[in-house]
Amino acid sequence: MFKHQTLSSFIRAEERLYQAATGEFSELLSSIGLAVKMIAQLVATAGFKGLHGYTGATNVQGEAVRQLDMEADQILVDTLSASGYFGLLVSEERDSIIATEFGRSDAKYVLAFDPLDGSTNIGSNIPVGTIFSIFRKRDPSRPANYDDFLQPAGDLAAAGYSVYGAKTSFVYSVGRGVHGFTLDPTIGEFLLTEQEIVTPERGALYSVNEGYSSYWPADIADFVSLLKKQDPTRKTPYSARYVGSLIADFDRNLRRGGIFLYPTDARYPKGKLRLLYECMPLAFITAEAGGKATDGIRNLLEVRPDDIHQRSGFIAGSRYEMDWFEELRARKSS
Ligand code: P6P
Repeated sequence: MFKHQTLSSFIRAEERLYQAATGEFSELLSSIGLAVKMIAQLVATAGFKGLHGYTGATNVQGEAVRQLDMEADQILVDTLSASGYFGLLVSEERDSIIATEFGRSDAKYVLAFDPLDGSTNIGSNIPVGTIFSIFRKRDPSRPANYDDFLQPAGDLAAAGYSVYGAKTSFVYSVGRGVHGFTLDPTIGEFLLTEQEIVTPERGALYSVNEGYSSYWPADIADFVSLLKKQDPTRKTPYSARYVGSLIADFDRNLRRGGIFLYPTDARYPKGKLRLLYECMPLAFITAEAGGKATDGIRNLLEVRPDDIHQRSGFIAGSRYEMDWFEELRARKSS
């Protein structure tokens, strides 16, 4: 690993591994990196600009839209439009697909993103992040359309996320392992800090909102109670870590191991988290790092969305904990 390798030089080096590469994909990834740098600045200065408020609108999810969400959304749309290296965009903050005038009809890729996940936490300085999915168009000979977003996560061309916290980090995968970068604000460049992020085979952390345990299905309640039990043979209890910001909880567990659970429950029978631009990209990253992710039942790499804003259950983590949960579920259902 070169000590001072930047995100763009790393992306270009990876591109050279593909004979047929045209540079379009590299440009697309680099423009996401540029947008992330701008959003990092937005998040860091939001307090001075009084940007912790709401716009008064509600998004397709029926949630009050925060000014920061819309600013981050606009940065991504503008930066990606300036690159032009995509056919269509989907944003958590916009009801329908974004067919910007700069999206090229011959572009090979479509992109879906959550511009600022966890933004309700910014006021208390809890890390938040941007999450993205990139698909190849199903049929390169035609302009992009809605169906290009309805592919399973196993077919993603790339997925990644950023974390705006004590440092700004950028993590992505194109299906050849997971790479981590850290922003050096003195030069405004992401530098390669982890060439290969591999999640531990087993962890010691579990992440779930215990406040809602009365709404959980029985398999989740049983599994979490096993994680909390004093049992030396299973090396339990596990330690609870949950900050209520998906990307902060996910990124910590990816590196330290363990399991994150946001299951479907009596409040959210279809799940709270969004499939296309939260669960699927993080499932792809998890699998590439050696872990596994499900919607509570199905391997998330195999789930095909029916709708761009569909919600899903999300359980992701180290192999040991994921297998343990699935064995428990199989026993209960037999
Ligand atoms: P709860 C933030 O609003 C978010 O979408 C995710 O970032 C986070 O994991 C989840 O909701 C927290 O939800 O119900 O535990 O407050």
